[in-house]
Amino acid sequence: MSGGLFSKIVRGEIPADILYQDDLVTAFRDVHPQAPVHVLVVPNREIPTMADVAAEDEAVLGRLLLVASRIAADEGVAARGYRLIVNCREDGGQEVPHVHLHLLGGRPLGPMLARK
Ligand code: DGP
Repeated sequence: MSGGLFSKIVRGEIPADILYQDDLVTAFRDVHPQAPVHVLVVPNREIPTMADVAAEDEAVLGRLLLVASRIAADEGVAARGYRLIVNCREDGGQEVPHVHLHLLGGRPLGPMLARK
């Protein structure tokens, strides 16, 4: 059994505002929202980073995107648009070592990267 923070959320061991869960993925609101809509979609199985995915993860990776698209529609941000982000390891700014897709929307999000 995996002991990371998001695994505990997936299993309901620590509270989160869960919007969706199925056999492969779980979606919940980010605790520190960076936009009016900020949802995380995670694999139920604890894959540490995008650098660790393998061919056997193809179905779950597809499900992450499909669920993010559905939640964007449910949250009312699909028409104006939104951003999906997956941070990977140190240079990517990843803080939680469990793959997660950020769904951000509800305001103009500006340039993709902060200018140096
Ligand atoms: P990243 O930097 O890509 O690893 O993003 C981690 C995100 O996880 C960050 O936006 C804040 C969010 N987060 C961290 N701890 C918790 C938590 O306990 N609950 C929820 N809902 N979100 C969390």
